[in-house]
Amino acid sequence: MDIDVVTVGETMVSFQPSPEGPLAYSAGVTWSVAGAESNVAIGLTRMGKRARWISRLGADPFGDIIARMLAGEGVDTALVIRDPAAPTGVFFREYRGYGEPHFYYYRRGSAASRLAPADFRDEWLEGARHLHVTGITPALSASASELVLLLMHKARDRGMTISFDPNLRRKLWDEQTARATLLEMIPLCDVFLPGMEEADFLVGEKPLEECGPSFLRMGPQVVALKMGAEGSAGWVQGHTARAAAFAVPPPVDCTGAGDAFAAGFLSVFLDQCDRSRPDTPRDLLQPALERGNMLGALVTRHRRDWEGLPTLQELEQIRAGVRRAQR
Ligand code: KDG
Repeated sequence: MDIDVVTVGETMVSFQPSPEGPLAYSAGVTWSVAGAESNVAIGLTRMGKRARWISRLGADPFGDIIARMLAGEGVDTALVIRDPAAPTGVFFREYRGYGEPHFYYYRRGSAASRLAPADFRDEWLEGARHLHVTGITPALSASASELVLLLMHKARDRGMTISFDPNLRRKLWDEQTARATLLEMIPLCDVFLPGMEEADFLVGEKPLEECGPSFLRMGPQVVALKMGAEGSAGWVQGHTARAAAFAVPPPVDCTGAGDAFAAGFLSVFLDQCDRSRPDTPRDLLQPALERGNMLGALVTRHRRDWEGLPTLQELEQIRAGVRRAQR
């Protein structure tokens, strides 16, 4: 297999005031590249995995920035579609000096929102072991939603494993459609990766010990619940694991922490798991949660989405307690 993980979704150029401050009073901005699926692809690449990211980008400079940046990070972007008829989505991110940043999206009608089943090519999944999808793509448009479901079915038909992070974005769709669509996707995945808010949104508030099993009953082999400062919990049939949060100084920006967790978790899961070895997820659960927590925590030490993701070598140094300056 040439590719460990294929992922499909919207990546945007994100603008943030520089110097930092309220957007309404800022004269300058810096830009970065952000998208849940490409964040996971970058995280996996840094963990030594091969990731392919597919989307539609406008035939505009913002599309150029994204294509160049992701290719520069080692992500396979060869199958990205450039759309001359629609712009690349952008958003503005405002750091308010307290709490988490505010997001203002300009993505309606974007090139990625025009993703549709007609875009699908068998080569998207060729040579790949695993598909990762999020709940953001189906929120972009009806056609993008159909594409995600088609992709999940195609991947299953090929015997690929699938992970799904609901990544609830309330600004993008109404609650009823969001809940119904996300619940339709869960039975199609092997690894379900919700956060606490998303779990409550989908099945109502439950004690922790009931939360994982309620999702396992829908079909996935593995459920990993992200609990921020409380670490994470994981379930496979008949087995539960808990991993404490990886200790870091207070976060400066939690954006992308869930994507970093997914990359860390999947990088371990992928090392051993395939459908022909159904007993392996049990052994993988603890180390996968721990790696997920580590990446999730480290990325919160930096502003923006993925820039603070460590490489495998850095992880090993952190684990070994190496503190001396590297020069
Ligand atoms: O997970 C972080 C990303 O989701 C965010 O930076 C951009 O894809 C994005 C979104 O839709 O919010």
